[in-house]
Amino acid sequence: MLINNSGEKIRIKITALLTVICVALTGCGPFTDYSVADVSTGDIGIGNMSDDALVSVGFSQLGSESTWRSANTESVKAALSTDNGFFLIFDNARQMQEKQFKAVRSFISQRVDYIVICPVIQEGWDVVLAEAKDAGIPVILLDRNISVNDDSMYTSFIGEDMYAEGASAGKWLEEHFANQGRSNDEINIVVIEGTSGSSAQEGRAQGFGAIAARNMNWNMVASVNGEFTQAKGKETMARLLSEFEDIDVIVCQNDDMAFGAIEALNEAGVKTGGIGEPVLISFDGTKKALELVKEGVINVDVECNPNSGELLAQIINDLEAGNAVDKAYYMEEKVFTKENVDEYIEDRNY
Ligand code: GZL
Repeated sequence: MLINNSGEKIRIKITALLTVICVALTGCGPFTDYSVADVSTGDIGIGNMSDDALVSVGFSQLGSESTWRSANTESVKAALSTDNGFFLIFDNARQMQEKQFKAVRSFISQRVDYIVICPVIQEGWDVVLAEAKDAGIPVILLDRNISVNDDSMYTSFIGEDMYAEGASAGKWLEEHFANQGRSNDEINIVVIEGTSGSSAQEGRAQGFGAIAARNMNWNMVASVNGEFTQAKGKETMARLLSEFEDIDVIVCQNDDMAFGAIEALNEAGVKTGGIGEPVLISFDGTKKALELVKEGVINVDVECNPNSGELLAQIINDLEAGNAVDKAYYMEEKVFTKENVDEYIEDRNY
């Protein structure tokens, strides 16, 4: 709401106001979507918080490395829209923590009402979160978690239980081999991991590792980094195939790396999923992956739900209303196999 010279309250469309600001400050036209200043060009958008009716949110998204990440970004943008009462300033950090720090400091200087962060890795957040706390701006962690000495540095965490996801994969594998009468066979397992030091990589590795530790016949022969990307997944799988003859299980910590691994396996003439073929395990539960589960190429896919935008909006609205919120919220997640995938595949929105 703005006040004109004669003291009258005027409300002008935010688009027009933004256009004036943009042209005045940058000589360029308005944002493509005025409710989301997409600053992936590297400079942080100049928000317009003068419309007090809107809750301004600076969102540092870690990157656009995977199908899952794109779905997570879309979920937040859809929920934190102007129509829903938000002004969203979005930054894509391209998996670089330094860019996330820069974005958070820009949000602080723009005096946003809230800061939302998908932290690319767990370590290193104490200093910049202390700056946000000093500025009196609540921080909400989305998707991935952080390691900090003082958890008052953030208000709430909304995400997934990565340890449970890893353990679910391990428990499925135990049952799979029991059903095949292979509970005592020597089993060689390779793991293509996501971004080293991320809560997703560590949680899934620890959860699966706990199950592997109780199966003395399971040999964890290699864990290598695939950065959660399809390209790196392909490159890594090709290297593992050249180094190891007898791989019984391939664990990919997300679907995009599994897609890359399947490319490398196909090029090597190796099929997965069937009797006498390597078991392929993946995480995320994207529609493309569920189709591969249905085909029997991926044996099991542990869901990691990216659709956290609505819950994020609800929590911010609760905070705006002065309501207490929980320290952590976990998304509901399933385990997809050939037996149940048909129930879910058609409704998949990512
Ligand atoms: C998990 C998320 C991971 C996904 C990947 O919550 O952080 O990052 O599993 C994504 O697809 O890249």
